[in-house]
Amino acid sequence: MNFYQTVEGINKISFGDMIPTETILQKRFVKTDSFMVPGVIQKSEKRFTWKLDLNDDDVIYGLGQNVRGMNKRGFVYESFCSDDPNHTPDKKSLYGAHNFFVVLSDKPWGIYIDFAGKVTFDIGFEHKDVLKIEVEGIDFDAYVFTGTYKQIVNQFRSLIGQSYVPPKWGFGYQQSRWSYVDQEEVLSIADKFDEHDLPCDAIYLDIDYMERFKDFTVSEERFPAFQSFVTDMKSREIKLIPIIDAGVKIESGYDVYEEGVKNDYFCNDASGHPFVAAVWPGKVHFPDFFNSQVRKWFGQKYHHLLNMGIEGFWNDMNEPAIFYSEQGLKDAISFVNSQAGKNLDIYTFFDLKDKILNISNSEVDYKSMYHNYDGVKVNHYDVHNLFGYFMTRAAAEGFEDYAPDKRHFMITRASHIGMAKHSGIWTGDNHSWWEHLKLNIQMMPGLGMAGFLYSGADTGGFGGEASGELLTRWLQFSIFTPLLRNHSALGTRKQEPWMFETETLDRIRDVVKMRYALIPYLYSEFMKANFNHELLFAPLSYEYDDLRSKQVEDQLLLGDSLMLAPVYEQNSRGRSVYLPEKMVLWKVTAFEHLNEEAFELMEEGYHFVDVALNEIPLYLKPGKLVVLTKPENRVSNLDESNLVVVGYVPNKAIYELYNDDGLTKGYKSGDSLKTMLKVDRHKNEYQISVDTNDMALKSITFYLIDDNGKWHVIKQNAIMDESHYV
Ligand code: MIG
Repeated sequence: MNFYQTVEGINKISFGDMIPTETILQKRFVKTDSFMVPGVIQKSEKRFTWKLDLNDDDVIYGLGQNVRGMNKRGFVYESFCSDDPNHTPDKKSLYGAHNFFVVLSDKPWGIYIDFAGKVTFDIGFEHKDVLKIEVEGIDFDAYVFTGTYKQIVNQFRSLIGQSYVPPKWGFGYQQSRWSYVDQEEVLSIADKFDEHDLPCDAIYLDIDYMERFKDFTVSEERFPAFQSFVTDMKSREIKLIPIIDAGVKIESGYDVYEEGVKNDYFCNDASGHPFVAAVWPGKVHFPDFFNSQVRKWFGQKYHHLLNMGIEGFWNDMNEPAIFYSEQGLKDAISFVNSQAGKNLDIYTFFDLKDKILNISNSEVDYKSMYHNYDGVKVNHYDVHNLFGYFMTRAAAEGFEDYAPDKRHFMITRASHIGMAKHSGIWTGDNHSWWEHLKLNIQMMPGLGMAGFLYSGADTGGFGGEASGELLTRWLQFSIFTPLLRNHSALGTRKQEPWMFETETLDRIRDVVKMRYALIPYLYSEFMKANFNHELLFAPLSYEYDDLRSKQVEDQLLLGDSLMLAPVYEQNSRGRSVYLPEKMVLWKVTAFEHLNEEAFELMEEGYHFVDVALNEIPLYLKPGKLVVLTKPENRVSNLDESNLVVVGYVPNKAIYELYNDDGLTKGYKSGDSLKTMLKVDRHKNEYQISVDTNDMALKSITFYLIDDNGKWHVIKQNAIMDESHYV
C-alpha cells in the first residue's frame, strides 16, 4: 500500500498497480507516511474486502445510477455496467459504474474506488451496521474524503474535472421513439409539434435510420435525401440526433468492418481472432476502443454524419450489450439438443430454461474477450466498466477534431465516472411505471455526485404503456432535468403529447412551455454547478443539517433557489412536504398565469399540499431568486434581453445569473455573460440593483414576495449606466 495526500486533506491509498481509468485528473497528491485507514481491510489472492462501521443514523448518498432510494442504506449494489431493461428493485446494477458515495455521519466521510472492474457495495444489508466494499481485483486506488457533504462532493468533483456541457439547444424538449422509421414520419412529427404549438428542439433517429443496422450508414430507401433533409430540419431549428451502436456488423464490403479487420481494430478472442458477438445486425465485432488508434479511426467515422449537418448523437449498447456470442449460442443449442426426448423434472427443466435465458450479456462471454489497451493485452472482464467510456471518448475526440470550438450534443448509455467529462447520459430502458418516475427523482443527486450533470430519464417511460396522467406528472418533474427527452420502445403505446386527450395535450403544452420559461435559471444553475463542482439536484441534507432533512427521500433542491416536491403517484392530487425553513410555495400552472394568488407563504415543518393535475409546485427559498423569460417553441428564439425574476425576499437577495453563447467552448476560457441581481428591502420598499456585462439586456420585471405573503411587481427598465460587471 502507498499513501498520498493533497493539501486539502484528501487521502489516497494505492493498492497495487492499477489499470488506468482516466477518472482522476488532478495530480495534486504527494506521497506521505502511512495514515490510519478507516475500517478493516482484508486481502485475498484475488480480491479486497473492506469493512466500515455505520452508526444508526448514518445516511448514504451516491453510487449514481442505481435502483432504490436516495439513501442507499439497506441493499447491495454492484458496479458492473449492465444492459438490463427491467429496472426492478432487486437489480444490483444498471448501465453505469459510479463508485463514489458519501456517508452522512456526525463527521461525514466519502470514498471513491478507482477501479475498472467489478466492485460490490453492501450498504448495511448483510449486517445493518456494516458497509462492505468488495473489489474484484487487487490493483486499485481508493480516495477517502472528510468534511461536510457539500465539501466532499466538491473535493471529489474537482478531482474528476469539469463535466460535459451540451449546446444550449440541448436544454430544449426532445422527442424520441424507437423508431421514427423514415423521412416522412420524422417530418410529420416535426409538423405536429408546430401545429399543436408545442416546443421541440430535437428529434431522435433510432436504429431503423441505418441500412441494416450498420453504424454510420443511412438507409437510402427511407432517407433518400438525408443531407438536404437534415438541412431543412435545421432551418426549422430542429436537430436530428442519430444513434450509434457499439457493435459493427460483419458484412463484406462494409467499410467499417473491412477496415477494422484489416487493421486488427476489433476486440479479440483468446486465440487472437476477432471476437464474434451478436447484436441488432446479427453477428458483429466490437471495436477495441481501449486502443488509441482505434479511437482515432472510429471517432473519424462520425465525421461522415457531421458532414451531412448532424450535430449530435446517442451512443447505445456500449456496456457492451451482447445478445449472444457465437460460442455461447453453440453451447446453448447443443445443451438443448442433449435434453431432447428426456422427461424433465423441476431441476432439469429450469436448467434448460436458464441456459437460453442467460445467454445474453454473460460473464463467460465477457471473460472470453480481450483488449489491446495501448499495447497491453487485457481481459475484457477486468476492465469491463471502461468500454462505454472509451467508445464515447472516441466520439468526443472525433468531434474535437472536426470542429474544436463547437459544442456537440452527446449522450451515452454505459458509463464510468471518468466519462462525465465527455458526455451526458440517459438512464436507459425504464418503464412507464409511477415507480420509475420516483426512481428518476431519486437518481438525480447520485448522478450529479458522479459528475453527470447533463442527464435525464426517458420521460413517460421506455417500456410499457404510459397514461396521459403519468406523462403529465413525469413532465412536471423532468422539465427540471437538463436532458428532457420523451422516448418510448417499439410496440408500446405512442407517447407523443398529441396521442392523449385534448385536455392532457393542453396541460402538457403549458408544462413544456414552462420548461422553456425556466431556461435562464436552469442553464445558469447548471453551468455554476459545473464550474463550482456542486450539485444541481441535491437531497435536502446538502444545505440543511437538521435530522429531519436526512429522512426526506422524495424532495430535491434544484440549484440555489428552489426546492421541488413532485407528485409521483397515480391519481394523487396532493402530497406531504417537509420544509426545513420558511418558504413560499408557487403553484405554477402556466407562465402567463403569474399572479399573486399563485403564491403562498409556508412555515417551516410538515404540510399536506394539494396539487391539482395542472399544477407544478415550486418552493422558493428565502432570499433567493429565480430568473425566467417568456417561453418560445425553440431555445434559440428565447428572448433573454427581457427577463422575469421571481423571489421570496424577506429582507435581501442576491443572485448571479450566468449565460453565454450556448454554442462554443468559449465558456471554458471565461467567455460569459454575468448579471448580478441584488434586492434589498428597506422600510417596506424594495431597492434593486442590476450589474451586468450583457449589453443586450433590456428589462427585468421583478415579482417579489415579502414576509407577509404580499407581492410587489417592479419593472426595472433599460439597464443601468455603463453596464459593467465586476
Ligand atoms: O435494447 O435502439 O436504451 O433507448 O431505443 C434496445 C433501440 C436497444 C436500447 C436503448 C433504447 C433504444 C433501443 N436500444
